[in-house]
Order: sequence, then structure tokens, then C-alpha cells
Amino acid sequence: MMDSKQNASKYISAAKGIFLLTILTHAFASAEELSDEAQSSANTTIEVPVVELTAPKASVNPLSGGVIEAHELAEKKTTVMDTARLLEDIPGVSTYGAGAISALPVIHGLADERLRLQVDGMDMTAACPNHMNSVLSYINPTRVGVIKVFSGITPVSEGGDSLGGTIQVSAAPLAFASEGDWLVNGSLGSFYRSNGYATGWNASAGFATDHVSMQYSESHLKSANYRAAKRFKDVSQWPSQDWLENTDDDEVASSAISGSVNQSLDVAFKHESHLLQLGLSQQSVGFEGFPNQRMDMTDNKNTTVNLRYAGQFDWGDVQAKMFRQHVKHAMDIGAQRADQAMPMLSDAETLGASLKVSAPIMSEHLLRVGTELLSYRLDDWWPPVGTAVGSMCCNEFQNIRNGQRDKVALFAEMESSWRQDWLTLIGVRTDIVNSNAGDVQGYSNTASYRADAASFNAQSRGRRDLNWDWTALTRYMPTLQQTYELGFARKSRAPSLYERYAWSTFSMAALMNNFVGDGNGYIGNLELEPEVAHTANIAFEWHDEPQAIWSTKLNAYYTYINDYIDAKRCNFGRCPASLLNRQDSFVLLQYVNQSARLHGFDFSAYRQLISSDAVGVISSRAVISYVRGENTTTGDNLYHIMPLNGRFSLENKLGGWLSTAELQLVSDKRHVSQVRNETRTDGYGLLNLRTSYTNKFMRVDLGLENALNKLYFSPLGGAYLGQGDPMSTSTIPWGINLPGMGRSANVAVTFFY
Ligand SMILES: [Cu+2]
Repeated sequence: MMDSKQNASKYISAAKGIFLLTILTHAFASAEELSDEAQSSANTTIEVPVVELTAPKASVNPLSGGVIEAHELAEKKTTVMDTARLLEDIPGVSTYGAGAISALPVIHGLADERLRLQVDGMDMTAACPNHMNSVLSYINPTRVGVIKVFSGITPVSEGGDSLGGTIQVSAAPLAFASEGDWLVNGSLGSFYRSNGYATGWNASAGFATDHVSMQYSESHLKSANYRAAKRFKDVSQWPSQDWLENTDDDEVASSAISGSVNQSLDVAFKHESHLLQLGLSQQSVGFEGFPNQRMDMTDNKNTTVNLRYAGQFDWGDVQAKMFRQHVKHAMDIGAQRADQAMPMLSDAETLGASLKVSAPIMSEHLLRVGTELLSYRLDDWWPPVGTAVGSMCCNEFQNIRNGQRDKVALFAEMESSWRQDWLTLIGVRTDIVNSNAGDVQGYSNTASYRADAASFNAQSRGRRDLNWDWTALTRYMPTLQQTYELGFARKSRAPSLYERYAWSTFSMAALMNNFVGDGNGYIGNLELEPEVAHTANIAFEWHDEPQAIWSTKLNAYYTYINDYIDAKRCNFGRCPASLLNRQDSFVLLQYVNQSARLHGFDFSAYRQLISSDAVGVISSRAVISYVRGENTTTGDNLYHIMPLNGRFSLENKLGGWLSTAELQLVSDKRHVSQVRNETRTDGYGLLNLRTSYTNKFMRVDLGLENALNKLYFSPLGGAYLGQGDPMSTSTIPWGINLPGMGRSANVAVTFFY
């Protein structure tokens, strides 16, 4: 809000200038590929070099996706706290702001539960009415070995019950010793981030013979509140100044984290071409502030047990897995918001199993068939507060009681290499999703809750959704320098438990149901139907033959979504009529099926500029993404759509040194969702500087993020709600955006053995 208009337009013209420059330098001269994609989009072979431990033969990697491997992650993962941030370099992927380790990924404008998120092969669901315990927070960035993103067209074997794509984050595969030998490995690392005085450490140790491999890892982190570059708030804006004096004008209240611990133990057995792996993991967080939500996480414990088998037989490959996830989650009003308590608890369990078989048919076809089972149970309840019967006493408020969401999926997919230069991938899939929820009650049987609860309890709530998905993709590689790809897909997603069953129209209760950080209250809708998306995607890639000097890639897409779950203003129950047409306040909304259209493009390019003994290798990279999202039922814009943005970097590799200067440019967000009173944000430019030194025994990272200390507001940052009484629509001033982090100097040191 304090960024001047002038600055914004200056950045935009700079952005346009650099955009044109990039097109010129890259499109005419050249192209290799961002090295991550370079490896995956091989020229003559279509096999992906990066293979998950449990995937003897991975699906063809569509051009529009991306694979990031361990060595490419290294530069960032030691100094970021949040695994979701590692995705930001992939064209078309951005992240929603949330707590310190809980950002939510977005692919092509579709986020959160519209994506299929897997950690070590496990499909997990957030168990919180604010999605605080995001799936990617369950793996510490330092443990991440491979990230695979399917963005444009997701093969049916990797998709299902999701619209936007699939993100698979996995630890590095366990290593085995050669026959008769043994291996020991270990690492110890630590980081410091000056903004918020964040610190953390991580350690891992492993032992392996030729048949057995074990790996243990543990990480800890904490941070105080972070600071924006400059003053971004004015205490006089709050209706009540209580509790506000504790924070400075540039301090983002309720953004601290403490007591965050991730532990994992993996044991794998290998016999000939069979691999069996058992993984145990636990994450606990003592406190995590959410400056764009009305609550803070006050306790979270997530435990998983993950058993995987992968085997290769004469006739093909088999992968099987079973897992269990259990989450105990607590949230409350943190000390920096208000001197009040409102404990909210949830408990969820997910059981999953899958079987995937792939077998070659004749020489040119590869058939993949599989089944997946997923059973999710959720209870979300809020203990009573105080002694006077009323809005928060004296019963337990049941937000979701005995929630169930079970899924059975079947798919078949055929990958065919018709000629050396021509490949097709065709698949169909069905997901049957059953959901239900039990009877509920409010804090009391007073007028605040009585009618809503009675009406909810009187209705039948069991729902069965039958989803059909299909994918058709063709890839043509006329020369060793060119690849063209065209894909079509139908993808479906059944509504989540919160979208269907959050029932209270009482504003205090509705305000606690919010996944998007906009400060509004959300009410479920029993009538919701599954979303169905049809997508067309076209991509091409050009590069030099050895893929070393240059590459360029363009991906464009169009998606039409029937029954897109958007929101409408609430005009029934306890919703106040005064909020129905307000344009300058937080409001109450109900989920509703409408239709939507998204289109956009991603462009990425790489060019080696200099390669000599004296200066090493100097290269430049660019990633530019654009997406536009419209609600075609109402003519409104979709919420949380990233405006035109780009990352441009210069990189120098010399000996063990890798140094990067990165310019991030984001244009103004002018297309905002009116129904949600989404706020606009100005354009900005950020400069990040990083350097690292690696040898066999150690790695040192130094970084200066937001080096010019610019005050900025990320278009996906949401509303600033970190201070003030969160219980009503009018006690926190509307219209303050959550600022991004001011300058921060980061250091990380890791020792290997
Ligand atoms: Cu929560």
C-alpha cells in the first residue's frame, strides 16, 4: 500500500523490456533448456532419467511439467524453511502465502486441493479448516531429493481427483553398497536467516550393505516474526488498539514458528530386482503463526507409516504401496492477536493403498494399469469457552463430525512409441468418491446455531461422485533439436469435506473456515457437484543437440471448468444482509458450482554466455508465466490469480563455486475477485543474490534475499490478519495486504560424511 504507483509502472516497463530482450536473445540465437527439463525431455529416448524409488518405469514426462533433481535443489534447499518454496522455479508454479512452512502450491491458477500432492508417494490431505498443516510441510526441504511436477497434461496414472496437476516430492532414493561391501553416510547442517532471526539444524545418518539400507534424518527450525522492508500498517486503522503496541510498524505479527521438528526413518531391502521399503515419519510443530488467517497453529503432530514395494519381472514392473497418515491438529488465537481463547481441534486419519503394473506389449507399446484406494476420516471440533451460554458456550462446536471421504480409482494407460520420433500417450481413469458427515451441534442451542444445525441434520449427507478422466497426448521430435507436444485431458475433482459440510452461517464460525487467506468466512454446500475440467495444452522445445548451450520452451494452455467451485455471497441463515453487497469489508460466502475458464502460457529459456577456464561458465536463465482466470457464470475474475511475472538470472559456475543474481519481476494484480473483495497489489521487482561453495566434505551457502529491501505485496499473499480480534468481520481493518519479507541475509553450512 505504500509502494508508489510510479514505482509499479517503472517495474512493469522494465519487465516488458526484459521480456522482449529475452525473446530476442533466446528465440533467435538459440535454446537449451533449464537444465532440469533438459534432462527429462530427452531427444530420442522418452524415458525419464529420474525415477522414483518405487517406480521402476516412470510415465513419460510431459513437456509442460518439470523435474528438479537433488543437485539443482541444493542451491536453495539449505536456506529455505518451506518445501513449497522449492517449486517456485518451475514455470507455471507459484505459491500462496500461509505460515512459515505451509505455503500452498498453485499450478496454472489452480491450487491446494485442486492439485494432487504426494510426499514419498503418499497422497495426503490437510486436516484443518484453514489448511494450515499443508502436505508439503511434512517433509523438510533438506530431505527432499526429487521433485516432479506434472502441470499441463497429467497422465491418468499420476492424476485423479484433481484438476491442476500433480506434485510429487520425494526423499532421495536409498543407496545400496556393491556386493560384499558396505556404505556409511552422514550429514550435519545448520542455517541462519537474519530476517526473523530464523535458525535451524538438520542431521542424517545412513548405513547400507548390498541388501539392506537404512537412513535416519531429523531437522529442527524456529523463527521470530519476519519484517517487511518498511512500515506497512498504521495502528490507528484498527477499531481497538489493544494488543497492537507489541509489534513494530514493519513487523508481521503472528508469523513466527517454534518447536518444528521433522524426523524420519527409512529401511529398504533389495533382493535381485525386488525392493521393499518401510518409512516412518513424524512431524510436530509447537507454534506456527498464520498472518493471513484468523488463527494460529498451536500444536500439530503428523505421523506416517509407508510401506512400498517395487519389482521387475520378465513380463513387466509392479509397484505396490500401503500407507497410514494420522494428524492431530490444534489451533487458537495467538498472543499477538487478542487476549482471547478459541481452541479448535481436528483429528484425521488417511489410509491408502495402490497397485500399479506396467508391461510392454510388442516392442512399441507400454501398458500401465492400476488401482488406488484412499480412505480419509476427519473430526473437527471446537471446545466450549467461558461459562455463559451463548455464542461459545457450553457445548462442543462440531464443525465436521465423523467426516468420511473414501475413494476407489482404476486406470489404464497406453504409451506408444510409433516411430523413433513420434510418441502417444492415451489413458482413461475413474475415481469413485464417497463422502459423508454425521450430525452436528453448535456451541449452544441458541438462535446463533439452532436453525443451521437442525437443517443440516435433517438432510441426507451421503454423496457418491463418479469421476471420469481421460488424457490424450502426442509428442513429435522431428530433429534432435526440436520437440512438439499436443495434449488434451478431462480431469475431475469431487468436493472436499469442508466445501460440502461446513454448515454454520453464524459469522464467527464461518470466518474460521477459510483456506485462501482472504479473511472471509466460508460456508459449505451440500448440493455441490464435482468440478470437471477440459484442458488443451500445446508445448514446444528447441535446444542445441547436446543440450548444453541453449534451450527454449513455450507452453500454452486453455482450460474450461464445468461446476468450478467458486463462492457467492451468503444471503440466508444468520448471514447479515449488510454484507451482501459490501465492497470494502470481509464478507461471508458460500461455496457454489459455477463455471470457469483459465488460459495462459509459460516460457523458459537458458543460454550459456561464456565458458572459459578463467571465469568458468556464465549463463542466463529466464522463466516467464502468465495466467488469466475468469468465472464465466458471473463474469467475475477468479481469486488468487498470479499476474504476469518472470524470473531472470545470471549464473556463474567456477570450481566449487556457484553464484546467482536473480531478478524477480511481478506486474500489478488488477484482475481481482469482486465477490471476495480481493484487493489489488502493485507490481514490484526484487533482487536476490546467492553464492555457494561445495566440495566433498562440506557446502556453504550465502544469500541476500530482497537485496534492495523493497516493500512488496505478493499477489497471492492474501489479507493481513495477524493482529486484532479475529472473531468478527469488522474488528480487523479490511484492505491491508500481507507484505513480503524485507531484506534478509542467509547463511547455511552443511558437512557430509
Ligand atoms: Cu488449523
